[in-house]
Amino acid sequence: MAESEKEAALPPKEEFSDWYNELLWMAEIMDVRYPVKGLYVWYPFGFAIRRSTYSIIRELLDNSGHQETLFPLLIPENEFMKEAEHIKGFEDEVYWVTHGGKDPLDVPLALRPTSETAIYPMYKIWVRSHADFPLKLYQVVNTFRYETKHTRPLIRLREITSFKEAHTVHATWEDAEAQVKEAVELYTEIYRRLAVPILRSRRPDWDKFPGADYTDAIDAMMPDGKTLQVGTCHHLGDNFAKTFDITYEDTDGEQRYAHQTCYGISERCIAATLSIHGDDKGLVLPPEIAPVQVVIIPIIFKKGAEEVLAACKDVQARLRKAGVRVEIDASDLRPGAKYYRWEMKGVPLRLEIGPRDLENNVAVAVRRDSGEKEQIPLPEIEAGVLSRFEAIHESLYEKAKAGLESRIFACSDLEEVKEKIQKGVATIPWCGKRDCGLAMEDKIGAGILGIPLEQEGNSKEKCPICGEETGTRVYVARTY
Ligand code: 5CA
Ligand code: ZN
Repeated sequence: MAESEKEAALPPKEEFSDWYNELLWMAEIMDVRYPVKGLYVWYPFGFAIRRSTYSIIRELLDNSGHQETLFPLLIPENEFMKEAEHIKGFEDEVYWVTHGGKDPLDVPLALRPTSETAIYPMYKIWVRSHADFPLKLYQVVNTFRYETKHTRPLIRLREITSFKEAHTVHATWEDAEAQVKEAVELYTEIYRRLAVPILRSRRPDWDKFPGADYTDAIDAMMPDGKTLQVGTCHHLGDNFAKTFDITYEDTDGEQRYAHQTCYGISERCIAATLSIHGDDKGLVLPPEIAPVQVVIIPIIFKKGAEEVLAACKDVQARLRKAGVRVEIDASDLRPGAKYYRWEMKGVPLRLEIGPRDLENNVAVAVRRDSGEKEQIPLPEIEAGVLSRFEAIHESLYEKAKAGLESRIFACSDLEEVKEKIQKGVATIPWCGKRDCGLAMEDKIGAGILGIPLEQEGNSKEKCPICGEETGTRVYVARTY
């Protein structure tokens, strides 16, 4: 694409939807011109962000006893159709492969919308005894869902390209419950590494995963105040074990049904990270996932140009040795045009080095997140850069956390909820009865997001529908 095509300014972030679409294009994250609805193409720059993001996810899973695996994309119809609730939840979203060449297939094959029905027939064979537990596997794959809601890059896809799904097996219901807790903590930690603060809640029963006993979910708040479900952890009880006949021999020699969990994250984690931190100038990336972490801009005048360039190269070599992803922009563009370009790409730190800086033996460091300008002595450039990365990460997180907290509104009646969810998330007492929950959703015109996983449940308040006393508040939000 021509440079000039991308010179146009980004819409202000306040116009979030336009800003988001333009950002993905101008910062070269995703190309939306692929000729199938809901399918998008990763630009190499976007893919580099994906790679570093998923290496955080892999690291945290690997370090907590998970093993990576890979199952087939195609699921035979007879396996897919075994679990009644699961079918009900997914049947309208499945793509079917019905032919091999010109021949109709004996058994139609589903493109996995998620992999329970691919993995669990194998778990039936693999799981033998209590000594096999916990079994904790995960894969990072593409999945296909024929979504009928408005599709959006990184947010609602028909081919989810980066579906991380974990599937665990345990002896008891309680062991599986503990695993769901571990998963929620893991996801919280993943988002902490992305500097993204999150809400954690238990989904109401009518919104749980098809086939699960319950679903705990992680939501991020987007700039427009709507929430995005960026991870879910499901307690599957022994529902799938009964369907797929996954049993184990217990210590007393008895055959028992296993208990299972599954939890998933998709490229929505990248959508949230880019949306929450970005600004009117483009991306703002946490250093850990930035494809370019430092850009060095030589400030060149006729006199002393060679020395400046040599110093820039020396700084680049030293930073590379320290593990920093660093580029020099020695192109012919004016400094202003260079700043624009690298700011759009979210490079966390810009180093400017000119003749006067060399005289003082310093580089001028400019932070992408705050615009702050400071001098770093050249002899300490490695430590100076690395400590600023930490500071940038922390202040991105703190700023996002303050933004989230300022948009959670404790409400006392449904009219107030209706008003506040235009800006963020509302909380309101709920007695826990299904009918009251559904009536509330109906009156508000938005859904109950969930019951916060941790809250002070001691205040006696009243359910706005039936008037019953309750110590529980729920989140209500407009959602993506
Ligand atoms: N088998 C379970 C756990 S892996 C499962 O499929 N859960 S899920 O349906 O809730 O999906 C897991 C996560 O994937 C969701 O929480 C959401 O963050 C993300 N996700 C779901 N559908 C899409 C979609 N169409 N596009 C992008 N991300 C999606
Ligand atoms: Zn009630």
